[in-house]
Amino acid sequence: MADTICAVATPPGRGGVGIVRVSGPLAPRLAQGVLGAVPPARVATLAVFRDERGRALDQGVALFFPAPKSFTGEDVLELQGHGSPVALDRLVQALVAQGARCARPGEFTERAFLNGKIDLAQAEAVADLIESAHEGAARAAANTLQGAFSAMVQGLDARLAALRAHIEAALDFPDEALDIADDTALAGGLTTLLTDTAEAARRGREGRILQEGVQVAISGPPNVGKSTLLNVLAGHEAAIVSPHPGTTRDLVRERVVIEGLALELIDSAGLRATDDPVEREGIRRAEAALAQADCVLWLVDDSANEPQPTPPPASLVVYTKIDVSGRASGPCPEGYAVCAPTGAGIAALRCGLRERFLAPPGNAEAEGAFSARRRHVVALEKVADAVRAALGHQRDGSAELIAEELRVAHEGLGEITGRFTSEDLLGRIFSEFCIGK
Ligand SMILES: Nc1nc2c(ncn2[C@@H]2O[C@H](COP(=O)(O)OP(=O)(O)OP(=O)(O)O)[C@@H](O)[C@H]2O)c(=O)[nH]1
Ligand SMILES: [Mg+2]
Repeated sequence: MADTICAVATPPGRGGVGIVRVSGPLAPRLAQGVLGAVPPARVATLAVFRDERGRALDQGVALFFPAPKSFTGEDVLELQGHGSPVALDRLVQALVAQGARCARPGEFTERAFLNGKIDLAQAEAVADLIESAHEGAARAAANTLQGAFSAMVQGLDARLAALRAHIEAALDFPDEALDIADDTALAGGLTTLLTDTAEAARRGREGRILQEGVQVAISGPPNVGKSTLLNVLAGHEAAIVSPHPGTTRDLVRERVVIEGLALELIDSAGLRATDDPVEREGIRRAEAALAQADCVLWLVDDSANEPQPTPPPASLVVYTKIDVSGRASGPCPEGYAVCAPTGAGIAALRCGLRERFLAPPGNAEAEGAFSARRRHVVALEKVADAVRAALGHQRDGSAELIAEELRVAHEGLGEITGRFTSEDLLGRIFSEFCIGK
C-alpha cells in the first residue's frame, strides 16, 4: 500500500495564501490530528490547524477529497492557510510527525498517473502548463491536459488493436484466412492508419514547437562569427567572442521570442579536425546539437579567401563578415548575408526564421492545438515507420511480419500514454516537476 505524502503546493516565499497538500491512506487520520475532525467530503471547511501537541499553527480552509474522486485518486487533504513560509513549514512538520512523508517533485502527479486518473501525455501537460513561456503554449498545454492529444492517440490505438486482431486471426486459422496480399480491408486499414499517424506526427511536431520552441543550431567552421550572431540575436553577451579560432567549447543556449515564435538558439564549437581533446568534445556536442535541431544556421565567412566547407543539406546559409567582403546585406539566393556587429541583415534573418516556422502562433488560436514533446513525436514517427513496413509486408503476403510490425507500432503508441514505459523514463519525467505538484 502506498504511503502518505505531503508538501507545500504553493511557490516558496510569502503570499496571501499557502497550500499544503496531503495524499494517501493516512489523510483522514492526519485531518483528525491537525483539524480535530475530518472535514465533510469536498466542502470548504474553516478550521484551526494544530501541531501534534495541540498548539495552533494557522487557521484556514480545509478540503477533503475521498478516494477515488481526487487529483491523485487517493484520499487527498488540502489545507489552505496563510502564505507564510514558516507557518507552512511547521504545518508540514506536524504532518510528518503524525506519519506523512515529504513528497518528491512531481509525486502527486505521478500518483495520478499510476492510479489511472490521467495518462502520461496528460501528466506531462501539467508540467508544460506550469512551465509555459507564452499564451499559445499555455493554451496548447491546457488542451493536452484536457485530453485532446491523448484522444487522438487512443483513436489510433483502437484501430491498431483491431488490425492486430484481424491479422492474429489470419495467423491462428491459416486455412480459412484470406490471402493476405489480396486482403483489401487490411490494405485499406493500414493505409488510412498510416496517413492518420503521419498527420498526428505532423501535428505533434507543431505542438512540440509551440511548447518547447524551435531549436536552431548555429553552426559552421571556427571563427566565422557564430557566437557574435548568437549574442546579437539574444540581445546580450551570452557567449564569449574572440579572434582566436576554437573559442567556444560548451553549448550555449539562449531563448528568444520573435513575434510569438519561441526559439532556442544553440551556439557551439566550430567544426574542424583537431588534436585538442577538449575542443574535440566540444565538436562532438556541437554535432549532436546540429543533428537534433529543427533548423541549422550554417555560417560561412564571406571575407575568407580560402574555400569554405559545404553547408549540410537543408541548412539555412548565413554569410558573415560582409562588411569586409562587400556583399549587400539581407536575403540572397542561398540564404542571408549579415554583419552581426553592425546589425546589418539581422532583421531580414529574423523575418526569415519567423516565416519558416510561421504556423505555430497562428495555430494556437485555432481550436485543437495541443502541446506535445519531442519523445511523443519520436514515438509517432516510429509508429508510422512500423505501419509503413507492415503495408510493405502486406503486399508480399506475410502475416507474421505484419503482426510483428503492428506489435512494434502498438508499443510505440503505448509509450506516449504510458502503457509501455520504463521506470527510468517515468523517473525522469516526474523529476522535472516542482515539489507539491
Ligand atoms: N569584421 C567582422 N568581424 C566579425 C564579424 N562577426 C564576427 N567577427 C569577428 O570574428 C571573430 C570571431 O567571432 P566569433 O563570434 O567568436 O566566432 P565563432 O564562430 O563563434 O568562433 P569559434 O567559437 O572559435 O568557433 C571575432 O573577432 C569577431 O569580432 C563580422 O560580421 N565582421
Ligand atoms: Mg564561438
